[in-house]
Amino acid sequence: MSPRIHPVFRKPLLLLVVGTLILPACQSSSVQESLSASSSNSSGSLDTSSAGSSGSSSGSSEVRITITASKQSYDKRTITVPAGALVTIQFINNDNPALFHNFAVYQNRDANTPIFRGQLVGGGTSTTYQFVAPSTPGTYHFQCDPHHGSMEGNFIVTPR
Ligand SMILES: [Cu+2]
Repeated sequence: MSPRIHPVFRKPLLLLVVGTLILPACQSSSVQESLSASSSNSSGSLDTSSAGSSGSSSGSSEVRITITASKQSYDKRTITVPAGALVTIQFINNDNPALFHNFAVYQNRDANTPIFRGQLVGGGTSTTYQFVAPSTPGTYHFQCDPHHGSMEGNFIVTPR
């Protein structure tokens, strides 16, 4: 009797194994969602209990950078941030209103694999970009998409 029961119980076990293999992939994407969600919440409410726990639980650092575009060039050629940091960029376009610039980060100079692509802003205006830096240290690439020949530089991610 017992040898017949065993194969039946193996199938649910296999499903369990497959399920646990898929789970980590789902969790990593939900971490990014919660990161962006918490940043939008912080401006609305000042909950003292959540503010204390968020600092210790995630341990991720925040970096604020101001970048100015003028005469079709950035005022920075190198930007350095810690791995996994929440990066907030105040982006100022000081060119004439007809010139649109943005700030985008890619895996490398090929610009085929985007990490963050900011919206274009016209001259005389500014905007705030926010994204999470890559978790893997290394030298990445930043550029203005319409003018990447003259507006580009190294986006360096350092180990935490
Ligand atoms: Cu540009």
